[in-house]
Amino acid sequence: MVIMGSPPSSPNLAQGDFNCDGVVNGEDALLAGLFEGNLPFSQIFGCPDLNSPLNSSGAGLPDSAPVEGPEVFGDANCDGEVNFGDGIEVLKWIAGLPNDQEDPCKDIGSPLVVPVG
Ligand SMILES: [Ca+2]
Ligand SMILES: [Ca+2]
Repeated sequence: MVIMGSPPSSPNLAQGDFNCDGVVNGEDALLAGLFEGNLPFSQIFGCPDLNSPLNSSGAGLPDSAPVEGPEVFGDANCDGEVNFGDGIEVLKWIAGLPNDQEDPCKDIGSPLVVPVG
């Protein structure tokens, strides 16, 4: 969901944390699969929609801006699409395996946005 205006507390967005609950785990990998299959899933209040732009005018984050890829929320491998491939990268990260990302791309588990100014 996209929150218009300035919510009192925006979730801290992290690469791979697709439901914004603060942890990157198998649930997030599942979310990517559900999104690709057009199936319902839940995210915490204030979490950007998967595949929504990560910039100052998108994602309901007026005070934040991305520092590098991805351009859309949920694109954990920065290939421009949100699909189960991103869930696979999350699973690889959980397993301690090297990730396959298109640079520049934030490492999974690292913050996606930094405060402006
Ligand atoms: Ca999560
Ligand atoms: Ca992707």
